Amino acid sequence: MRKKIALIGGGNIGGVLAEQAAYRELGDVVLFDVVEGLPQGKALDMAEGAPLVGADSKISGANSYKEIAGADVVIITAGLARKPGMSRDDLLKTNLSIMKQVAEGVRDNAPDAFVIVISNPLDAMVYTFKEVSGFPKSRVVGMAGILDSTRLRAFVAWELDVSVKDVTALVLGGHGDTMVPLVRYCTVAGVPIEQLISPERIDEIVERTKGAGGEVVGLLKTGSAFVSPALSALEMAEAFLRDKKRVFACACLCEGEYGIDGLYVGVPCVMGAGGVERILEVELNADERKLFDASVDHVKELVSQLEI
Ligand code: A3D
Repeated sequence: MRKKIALIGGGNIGGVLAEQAAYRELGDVVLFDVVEGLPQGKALDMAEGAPLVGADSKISGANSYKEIAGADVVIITAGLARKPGMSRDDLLKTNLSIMKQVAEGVRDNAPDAFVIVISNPLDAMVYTFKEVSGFPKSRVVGMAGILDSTRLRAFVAWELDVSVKDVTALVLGGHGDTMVPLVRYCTVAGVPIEQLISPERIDEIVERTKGAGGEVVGLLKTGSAFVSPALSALEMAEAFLRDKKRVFACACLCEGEYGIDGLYVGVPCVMGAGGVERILEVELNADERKLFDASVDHVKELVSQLEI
């Protein structure tokens, strides 16, 4: 029997998620949105294209949570996206009330699902989902570090004209301006980039990574990045569905790890059939620790504004 993947939010990211999840045959896909016709129309178009890629996964659209019953994986993108001049934190109030509704709908209809949250401000929204749903921490995770790391990988590969496949990177902390790209842990086939790129260029690449989401928003003007976020979340979904034990930076609930008590923050974790199976504690030097702590403080401040 095929796995079932429910996507809550049928906008830009939801559309790419549906297309890629179905065409890669990760499972049957249900695309849910509050707008009538939108998820059904997108699903029909994709389903009609499936013969061209030889994919047998079913794709359907829905406006009722009943349709997500039995989902193995739920990926949430419901909520507003940024426009130029907005920070992710500006979305807090609106997306909080949306996330509360979504968490209730998922809790009541897909109680055993592994849940990946993408809606912004990410660290606060994944915390909200966990609080409202009461799901175990291993089954509630936020997608952010993997995207931030992917962007850093792209910039390094372009700089050195090497394959993106050979660049690994790790970006920790909250998903916002305070994120912490760990230069020491960024390598090309195991070679630290500090041996390959000048310190000045590395600083520029780090700054570009931190502002990468905003760079896309500034160009698009009508919304935010949607292809790379969708592909990042699918890496996570696939790691769970295929028990890959992948290692990614994700927003995980830290309870003691890195000295953090009860907050979702971007940290490296092992992802497999058990969801977030464990958090890896990497060594941070004094400078990295200072930046990481500042990022954690920012997440704490954001979460303190939540009225759940
Ligand atoms: P968009 O294309 O606007 O899609 C959002 C969808 O959510 C729309 O189709 C809405 O109709 C739908 N929606 C609104 N309210 C509800 C509700 N109560 N229940 C179900 N669906 C609802 O946005 P998008 O797909 O570009 O982005 C979605 C979210 O992801 C935004 O909050 C972005 O800020 C966020 N985002 C996060 C990242 C990360 O790396 C964490 C990256 C890019 C975007």
